[in-house]
Amino acid sequence: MSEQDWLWLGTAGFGLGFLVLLAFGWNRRTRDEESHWLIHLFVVLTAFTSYLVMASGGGRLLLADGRVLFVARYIDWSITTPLLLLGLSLTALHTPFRRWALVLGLMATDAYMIVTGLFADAAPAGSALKWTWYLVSSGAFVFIYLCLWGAMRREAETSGKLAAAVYRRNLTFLSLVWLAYPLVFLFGTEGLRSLGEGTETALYTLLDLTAKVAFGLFSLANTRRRVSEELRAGLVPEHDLRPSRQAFHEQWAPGTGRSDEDRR
Ligand code: RET
Repeated sequence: MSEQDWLWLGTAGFGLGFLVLLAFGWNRRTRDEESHWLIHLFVVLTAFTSYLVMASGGGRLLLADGRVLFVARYIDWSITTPLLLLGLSLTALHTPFRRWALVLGLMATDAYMIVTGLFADAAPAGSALKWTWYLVSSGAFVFIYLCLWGAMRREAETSGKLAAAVYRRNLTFLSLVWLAYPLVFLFGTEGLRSLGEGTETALYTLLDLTAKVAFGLFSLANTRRRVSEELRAGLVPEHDLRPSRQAFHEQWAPGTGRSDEDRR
């Protein structure tokens, strides 16, 4: 299969994946299910757009030394990877406001990793500058893993057994798939050149489909299972999607620790 064929395959895969995810989460029951569903839908839609642009011949930048840089890939990753981390953080925290600085910090570090990865790709082949940017980007990558396996995992454990189990499963899946990206870069056309251009595009396409479509379905299925158990145990209100006074409009009476609603 040619490089272009792989890009078209990616486009079709993301288009189909979007429809499957759309149907899979349609009957959402709680806010948790809805937020995960919307995040994964947007991630897959972004990838579909980027693959369609690349497959139809766009999304490339011609560098001064004649090399072609797939800039669409980096625009896609800079939008989708922070969103995937937001989704993962939500499985640990339920609400990002509990540790908002940690969540924002993770997303910003991730964006930094992608931008410096782009600098590594654009730097002259075989130059020291290329490997400097590669190391800088990898430093951000390691920091993300430390946060996810450290502080964020402890938060998931604080949230309860169910949340911790879902978080651990999603984190293991994500960590294994993401690890392959710097390796493809290292052995690919911009690195040690053990992989040809076609193989590199094929690998990135398969990785992207796994990291977005397969992970999205896996993560949504895990959230569904958790929500079913929470509903059965009465831990979340039955109609969690309906805005309620308690959830959104509650006014706390200063000093009493009670809401207006309670006092009435
Ligand atoms: C680069 C090269 C520089 C070093 C590192 C990289 C990491 C990239 C990663 C990309 C993940 C992309 C995903 C996309 C789709 O969902 C930029 C390849 C560390 C981790 C998950």
